[in-house]
Amino acid sequence: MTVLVEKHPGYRQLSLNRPDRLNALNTEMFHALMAALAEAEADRECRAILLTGAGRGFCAGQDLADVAVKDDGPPDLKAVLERYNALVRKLRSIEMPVVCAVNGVAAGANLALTCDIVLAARSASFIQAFSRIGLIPDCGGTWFLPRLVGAARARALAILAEPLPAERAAEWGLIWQAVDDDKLMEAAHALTARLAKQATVGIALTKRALDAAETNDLDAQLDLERDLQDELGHTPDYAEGVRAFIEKRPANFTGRR
Ligand code: T3D
Repeated sequence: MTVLVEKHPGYRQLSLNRPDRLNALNTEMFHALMAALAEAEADRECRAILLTGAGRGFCAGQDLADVAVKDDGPPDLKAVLERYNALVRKLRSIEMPVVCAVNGVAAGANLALTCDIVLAARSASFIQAFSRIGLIPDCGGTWFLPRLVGAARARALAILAEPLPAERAAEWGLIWQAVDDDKLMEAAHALTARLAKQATVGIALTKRALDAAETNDLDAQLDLERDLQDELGHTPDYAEGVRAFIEKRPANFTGRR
């Protein structure tokens, strides 16, 4: 099993599982991950996802053994990238929060940056490994990096391919938090369980609005906010949220439309 799925109340943990290869991605893992995400989406009880890696690494990017240049010519990187693009689009648009617990080295690293909230073990590091093998950052790397850390840092990370320790990644805004190694999974589970009880549709539309803001001008974004807010105003979770506030009690959200 290249992806392990654990069901928890309200959420699922998906663990990349090729630890002897630092969870390098191959075709089988891609299909397993896409299937696990589709199953999570189809499960009405599942309202959040926790993504992590088995073993000492989070992910070492593409399995390079599968894309080596052979005697009969170069590999079909276009086909490989089509798969990655589908994965990035799915993680960005999936209608629930995705927490990433980076348990060790993330080389390539952009799969992690695709997720909504990224926690990392203090000993973990982020490496835009691509320039070491003559490639550009993919999986949205050239889009995420400058937006998260600014142009100067993005360029240096992409061109130098030096490891960025988790703590500095948090200081730079690449990720949400660095956590002591032995507390990482406890913190990631607590956060994901908390998110699984929030107003899921509101979170889904927040994701959509923030992504749209990357290309919208203010007018378009104001219109989008109006429309999404109108949609949310019709959800049971909005009714419950306001009722709970007025009644001075915790809200009991269902995550339903
Ligand atoms: O998230 C995304 O962005 C996904 C995007 C993917 C697209 C990409 O193409 S990313 C670029 C491809 N990835 C790389 O270039 C990283 C290659 N790996 C490394 O540079 C190093 O392994 C690390 C810096 C990640 C870790 O170094 P270290 O010393 O801790 O471990 P190691 O000894 O190098 O690796 C352990 C084993 O995993 C080793 O196998 P062995 O010798 O014990 O049999 C190594 O060959 C294997 N491994 C690591 N990375 C890959 C890999 N095998 C295949 N493909 C790999 N990418």
